[in-house]
Amino acid sequence: MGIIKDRFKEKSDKVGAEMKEMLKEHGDKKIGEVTLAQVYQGMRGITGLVTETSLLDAQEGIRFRGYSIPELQEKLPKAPGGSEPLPEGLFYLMLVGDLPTEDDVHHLTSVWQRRSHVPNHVFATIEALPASTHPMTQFVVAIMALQTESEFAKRYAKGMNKKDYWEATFDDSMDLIARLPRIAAYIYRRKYKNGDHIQPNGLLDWAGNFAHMMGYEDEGFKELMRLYMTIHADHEGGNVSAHTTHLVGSALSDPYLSFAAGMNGLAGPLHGLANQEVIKWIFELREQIGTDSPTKEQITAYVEKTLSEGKVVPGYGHAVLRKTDPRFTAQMEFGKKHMADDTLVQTVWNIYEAVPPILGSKAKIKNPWPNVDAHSGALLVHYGMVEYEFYTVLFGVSRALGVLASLCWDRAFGFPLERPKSITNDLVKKWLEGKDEVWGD
Ligand code: HAX
Repeated sequence: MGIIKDRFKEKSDKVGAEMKEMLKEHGDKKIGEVTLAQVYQGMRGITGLVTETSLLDAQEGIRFRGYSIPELQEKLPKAPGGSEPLPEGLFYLMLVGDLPTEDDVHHLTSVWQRRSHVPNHVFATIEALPASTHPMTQFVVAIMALQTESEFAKRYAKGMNKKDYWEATFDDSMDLIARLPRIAAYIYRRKYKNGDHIQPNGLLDWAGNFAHMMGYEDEGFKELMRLYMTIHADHEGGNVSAHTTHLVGSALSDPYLSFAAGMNGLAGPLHGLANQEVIKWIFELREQIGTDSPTKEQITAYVEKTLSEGKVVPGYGHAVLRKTDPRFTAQMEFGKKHMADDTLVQTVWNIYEAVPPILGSKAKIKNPWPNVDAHSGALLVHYGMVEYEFYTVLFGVSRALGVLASLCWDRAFGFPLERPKSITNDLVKKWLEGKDEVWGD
């Protein structure tokens, strides 16, 4: 077995045994209560999943295995001359549970380089789609085409022992993560650069090579990709892309099928597609007002107009967070360091001043603060990536790190098929009338 696989096995055996012991002793203990509103309104706040890789606090934001984003920026290994963390390091941390050494990160970079070959039929499948197809659709179709390579599916068909599920999941996850930048870059160059594709550079790190294959050689853009791939990787288990990957994986669908399902969720405008919606919204604002530098008053009027048309202000609000998303702050810091005089970036900062008081004045909106998607597009536009329909694919490549590390843990723990209970309105009415109805099974 490889070094990382061995370490994962050692760790997951230990944690898995502790978990079994804990459940044996405390399995009957109650964890919280469920209200009718929670059942009807998106299951907010119902604890129903175990996800080891990261934990979200409403006030403080995300911590990956206990580490905040600024801590990761300090502690994770960097590219030579760089100051942003290498996403390989975050993946190691999420998967193994310990901070990686420089050697661990170099090892992962070379493993992913070695495993990055994408079979020709995947490119042919992408080519079969009309070029006008949304990049997220192309991305999901390509992942599905790549499913022919699944070790999990092949081994399951031959009769795999339950004890080996984690290993086949691990192998598929490593292959998939290694190959995603190549696929995403192919879609980008096909759709926006006349199919003028760029071969991978075997000397670069995972995110740096991704930037290179998309055609961005600026070191600033490579640093942005390292930061971007790190901060978008995981947001505990309940968000749509993570939960969907976990749910579909619970049917023992292989990692390709599970991840593709998660990506279909990421493609929704209330989730990952919000990053394209933000820039689209700002471009429309600029066009309608007739200036590239709208004042705060003009922004305020535009926000009111958006709300009066029954639309959401993209990039603002969150199902869990109740403060400015630290992923927004990390990007703002990057902007201040690399492009403080960029007018689009300044507009994002002006929107940050204008929007929270307006949304905060609407009683129903629980969080008026910006989320990760409010900032990312402006940084990409600065380096010339203006094709905003592609942005969610970048998010998706990053999200693979978190959800696939979690999928390895799901199979190592032997988590069962996920199957919560649903009810009908009629049953609820009878229950409220005091009729002693059985909820069913
Ligand atoms: N603009 C306008 N209205 C908003 C709003 C916003 N930014 N955020 C919340 N609301 C509204 C909701 O639409 C909801 O209205 P209705 O009762 O009429 O349906 C009401 O306020 C209550 O919503 P909430 O409880 O505060 O928030 P939810 O947990 O239901 O939804 C969302 C969280 C992120 C979906 C929501 O804030 C939203 O739609 N934001 C804009 C889209 C966005 O930025 N999505 C990305 C989120 C982060 C992420 O997943 N990135 O990938």
